[in-house]
Amino acid sequence: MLDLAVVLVGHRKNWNSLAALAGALEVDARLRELALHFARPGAPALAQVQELAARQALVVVGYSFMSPDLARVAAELAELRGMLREGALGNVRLVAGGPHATAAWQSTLALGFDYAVVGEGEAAFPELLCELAAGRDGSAVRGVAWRSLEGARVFNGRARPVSLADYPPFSARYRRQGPIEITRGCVHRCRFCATPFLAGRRLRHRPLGAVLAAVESCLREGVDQIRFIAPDSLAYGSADGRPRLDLLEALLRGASEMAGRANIFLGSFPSEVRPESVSAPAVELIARYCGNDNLVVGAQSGSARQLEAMRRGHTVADVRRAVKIIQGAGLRANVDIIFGLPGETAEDRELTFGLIDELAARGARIHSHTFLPLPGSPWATCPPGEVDAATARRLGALAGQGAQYGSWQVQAQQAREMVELMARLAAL
Ligand code: B12
Repeated sequence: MLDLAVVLVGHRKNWNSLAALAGALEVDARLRELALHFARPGAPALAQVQELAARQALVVVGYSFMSPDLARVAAELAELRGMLREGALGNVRLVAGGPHATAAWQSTLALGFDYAVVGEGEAAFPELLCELAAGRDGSAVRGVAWRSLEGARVFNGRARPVSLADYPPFSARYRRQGPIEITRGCVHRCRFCATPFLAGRRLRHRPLGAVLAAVESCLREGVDQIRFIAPDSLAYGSADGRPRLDLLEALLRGASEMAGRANIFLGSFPSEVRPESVSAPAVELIARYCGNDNLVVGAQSGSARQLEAMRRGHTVADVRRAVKIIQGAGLRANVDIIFGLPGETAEDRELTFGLIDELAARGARIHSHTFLPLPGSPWATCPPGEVDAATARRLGALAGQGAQYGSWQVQAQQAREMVELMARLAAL
């Protein structure tokens, strides 16, 4: 009998990560008897771990987080560690995974985790659990970094990318239905983004049959809004990033027949489309098969110089054209812009506001972000983004007109905290 309990800890914003892990645990025959629990960070997780540790031989706590949440996770982990020390819970192992653990496993172990899973968790996490349950230390598992008895930090090499055909996007048994990841990996090289580092530059698509099985699972569970996850929602099925509308149509037609057009959402939150992928026939497919009233377009800047510097791979004209097509189809365009990018000049800001004013006048809404030097991205070591007072005033005025939204203020704060803490952890 498997005397092992696993508690997966995360916020609502880590839902997809934990859902995918739970799906991988569900399909692993070796872990059929596993007692799997989910907990919110903080007090609920602490209580759950304490209770399980009293009755199971081994409890593995799996933590998922993104880099901007580093400071929060550090505080929570300190509390959990303190509790484990007091209760002398020697049978609890703390495992981190996700974007931060993958991009910065050293700082993750420095926080106090016993293990960091580096890379995709679908194969590595079940393997680690089996090793630990068998009484071994997990050091043989590829994709795992850990602290050795001598105190050294050891890394076994990244977990190999999995095939999405082999795993469900979420677990039906543990009722973790949610957005369906249709594509993993990104062929582009945007310097502010960690996705190519985390997921690779080769596009891996979930086969149509598996996507539709996931739609069915959502509907069975009463999740009636079907949303998809992909770096560029229009590139489903593509080998090189350029839309394959025949394959996209097969996906949308199938999903829409099952769930009803009003309940299918593609290219809106929590995903987006790249401007150069937008074409009249592509948007027509969305209008025909989806319930979206908007599309999220990644523009990032109105300055050609800045687009070039960030290796964005499209022009300002592509953004204008995409917004026009989207609006022409009767959809609203939500346009992502990042402020405080490395090397941003007053002229770049003017060019960006020129684009913003033009698009807002035509009914687009600006989704504003502050630059975060994300671990795993080529700009990881750049200073955190700052938004000057004049920009803040202009964003406030646009928000007042309903033409701007976004968490740029929170992100500015998070970026500073993240950079400070990373520097302290690097010194440990
Ligand atoms: C959808 C999405 C979101 C969704 C939901 C994410 C979720 N995990 O549920 C939402 C909208 C909430 C979101 C928010 C943010 N996001 Co986001 N998001 C994405 C996106 C597009 C897909 C992520 C996803 O669902 N992948 C599918 C899952 C299955 O993959 P995964 O999370 O990587 O999990 C795998 C492994 O990492 C690992 N794993 C994960 N957790 C754990 C835990 C354990 C214990 C183990 C063993 C393994 C493990 O196993 C999983 C299966 O292989 C990615 C970009 C991309 N295309 O990949 C950005 C991305 C993850 N987001 C990112 C960021 C920065 C954010 C924000 C923090 C940014 C911001 N603007 O403030 C916000 C947070 C907002 C807030 N309120 O604080 C960065 C993270 C980089 C980093 N170094 O942390 C990414 C990579 C984008 C980028 N530009 O680089 N996001």
